[in-house]
Amino acid sequence: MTDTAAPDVRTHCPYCALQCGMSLGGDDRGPGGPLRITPREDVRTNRGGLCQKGWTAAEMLTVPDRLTSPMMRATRDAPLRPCTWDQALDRITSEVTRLQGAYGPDAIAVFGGGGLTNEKAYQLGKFARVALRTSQIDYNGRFCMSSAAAATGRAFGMDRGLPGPITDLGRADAILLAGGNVAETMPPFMRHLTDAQEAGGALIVVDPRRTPTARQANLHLQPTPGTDLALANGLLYLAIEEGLLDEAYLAARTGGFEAVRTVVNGYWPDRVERVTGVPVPHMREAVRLLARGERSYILTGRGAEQHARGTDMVTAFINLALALGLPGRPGSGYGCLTGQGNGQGGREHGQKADQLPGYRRIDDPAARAHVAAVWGVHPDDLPGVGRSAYELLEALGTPEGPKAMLLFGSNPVVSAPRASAVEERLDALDFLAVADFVPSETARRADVVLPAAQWAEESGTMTNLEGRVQRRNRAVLPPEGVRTDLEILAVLADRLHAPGTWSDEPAEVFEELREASAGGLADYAGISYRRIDAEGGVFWPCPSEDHPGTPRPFLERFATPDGRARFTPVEHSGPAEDVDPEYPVYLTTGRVLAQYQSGAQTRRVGPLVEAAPEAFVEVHPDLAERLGIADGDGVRVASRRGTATVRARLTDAIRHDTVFIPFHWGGEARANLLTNPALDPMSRMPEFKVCAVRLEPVLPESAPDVPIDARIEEGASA
Ligand SMILES: Nc1nc2c(c(=O)[nH]1)N[C@H]1C(S)=C(S)[C@@H](COP(=O)(O)OP(=O)(O)OC[C@H]3O[C@@H](n4cnc5c(=O)[nH]c(N)nc54)[C@H](O)[C@@H]3O)O[C@H]1N2
Ligand SMILES: Nc1nc2c(c(=O)[nH]1)N[C@H]1C(S)=C(S)[C@@H](COP(=O)(O)OP(=O)(O)OC[C@H]3O[C@@H](n4cnc5c(=O)[nH]c(N)nc54)[C@H](O)[C@@H]3O)O[C@H]1N2
Ligand code: SF4
Ligand SMILES: [Mo]
Repeated sequence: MTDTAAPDVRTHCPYCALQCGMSLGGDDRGPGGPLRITPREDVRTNRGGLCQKGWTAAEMLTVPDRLTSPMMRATRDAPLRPCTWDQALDRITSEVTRLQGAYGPDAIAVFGGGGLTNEKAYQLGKFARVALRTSQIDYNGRFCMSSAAAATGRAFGMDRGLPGPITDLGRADAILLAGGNVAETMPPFMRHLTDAQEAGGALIVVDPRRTPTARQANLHLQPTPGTDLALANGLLYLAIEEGLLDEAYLAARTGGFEAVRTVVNGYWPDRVERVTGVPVPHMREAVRLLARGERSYILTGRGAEQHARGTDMVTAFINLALALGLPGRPGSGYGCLTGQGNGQGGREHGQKADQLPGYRRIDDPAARAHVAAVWGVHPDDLPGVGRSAYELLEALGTPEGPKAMLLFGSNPVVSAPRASAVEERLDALDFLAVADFVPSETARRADVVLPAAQWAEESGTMTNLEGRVQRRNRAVLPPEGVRTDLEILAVLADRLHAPGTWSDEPAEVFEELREASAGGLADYAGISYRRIDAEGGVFWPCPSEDHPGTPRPFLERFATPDGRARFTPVEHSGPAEDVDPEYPVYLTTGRVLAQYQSGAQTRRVGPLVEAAPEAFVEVHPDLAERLGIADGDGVRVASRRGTATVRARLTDAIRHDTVFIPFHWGGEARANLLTNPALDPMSRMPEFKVCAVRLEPVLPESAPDVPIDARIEEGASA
């Protein structure tokens, strides 16, 4: 498949949804050989730019503790030891057979990830439904895009991250970005925002912290975490008061505005200032900027979405966008910033508990019939809706819950809310198998660990944050002993005597995915590898080979039954857990530039560890003074779920009432020891972005004189 003397391979970054284009070259492109990364100018999302994670991505291929052999433990208490592939696969097959024999098909859970290629995400969903016949599958995208997906589905009838090519942003008159810190989470994205600003457009950032992104903004609104819904309703109140609504658009293209008008009547400016902390003149300015031109955007990131009312929070922003007449017009609209490398495609092809490929619903009889026919099974043999990610993790090893789990592409010990409870559930399982490149915190708790091929060692497709399907191309062979996820799934399906065909060739799996998605919302039927190469990617929906693809959906009509966008009235109710005398400070969580997600990958890359070596808590100096905390002190941060120990970083860029901890580190420094698993009723998104905590300095006499992170590494491998 690979010619190591071949010219540079054109592919994309392994990490985030911007999927920056890069070429991989080098004189010795054998397994483990050095790879030279060159950013691609022809890919318009990054236009020759990369962030530090992209530049250093090749180091992940050769990290010292890269998994190159399957590992297995004899009993739950025994250590993991290298074994053969046959032993590992035999063990998985026998555990699955034994547990399903005793408890039925739902005894086995599957957990996937938004970093998997479309082919792998599709195959994993099919594997769960056809080879395991389990309903118990969900994935980490539930923690990521689910609120925006639910809200856009409700309003527009379809969820596709951005409303058009990213380059459209550069011509915007105004962009309001709520809860996104793209200067750190997708640095080359900033180029499109500054393009707009250089052409006279305004950037408005809504964030409780004055982030690098907020510093770049023309206007920064700095609300208390969890109050975005009140803010958006307040902005709509002002838009109505100032006569800025697009009445013709409301009449022609939307339904349900009157109910929203009634509700936002209760969001007069002074009240909203009291709730959010955002001064009225700032709100007024924001609305005027947004309404002054034809081409404006309202974008949300995780800050506005990861809430127990996340779907309604996003809905409030969509209502504002609709009232101003933005969605469904070229060069304007509402968009959400998809996060993971294949966060968009990963939510379309069946990893979600309620979903079949092509963004179909698993409880829709027509969808079941279509997909069952492609899979060569009877529709009645497909399971129904399963549990959402956190509910699934919470049920593991309980009398009603799954007894075993197979996990591909996530590290929930670090990334799931209320992580200590998740660890307990994982340990209560009869059997856990994890496929990964590295011994992540979750893999270390498994009974069987399978070494998987990564990024530059495999091919497939990824759908970026624009909805553009692109190719990932293999540049090197995986190390000896390592297999691709598709190979693993194919051989397991075979051992489990699954009906249907189970190719391990990405191109063949993609052909099947095209068929399975045909006629669905996310229709890939007209997309081929050849077209992706020839056209620089293809935007879905693309129902046939002669269809050009759909860079800007909704220009003619929305994907709702009547073609109109739907308003839904929503009311502010505050965070699921508010501050009180015992836990008087808001905690919010998020990301830093040099680390990615649970850190399983980036905490192993030298330059990234140097740039961001350990977890910290951002504290305003006034709050720190009240609590007797100095910059650099060890701090114990406690919530009703647990306690984390991190180092204090004093900064006046954060509100007085709020502290911030990035979630990239394991052990005692885990932000998710603290977070609240209160779930959104529609999206089942946990409330990662706000809970109540208390801070106290770790007394110098009790503080060990090793760096906080060193203690964590010892603890984790003990
Ligand atoms: N460096 C880096 N880049 C990444 C990732 C990574 O881990 N590291 N992960 C990728 C993934 S999967 C994702 S989902 C994206 C996420 O990308 P972003 O959404 O940009 O990232 P976050 O840091 O989670 O949250 C953004 C901001 O929300 C703010 N915030 C917190 N609470 C609130 C609130 O209540 N309201 C508002 N309006 N803002 C709030 C935080 O202060 C933070 O600055 O990044 C992707 N890119
Ligand atoms: N407190 C707090 N918690 C959060 C968030 C937050 O903002 N605050 N954000 C949430 C969000 S938006 C997200 S997306 C999640 C992400 O959290 P996780 O799901 O834990 O994400 P990763 O760290 O990317 O984990 C991916 C794991 O799978 C491995 N892996 C990557 N690609 C592949 C592959 O192709 N095949 C296989 N077999 N393995 C692979 C990696 O090495 C890594 O161990 O975290 C969520 N958790
Ligand atoms: S912005 Fe995202 S895709 Fe681009 S180089 Fe950085 S991590 Fe990779
Ligand atoms: Mo994410």
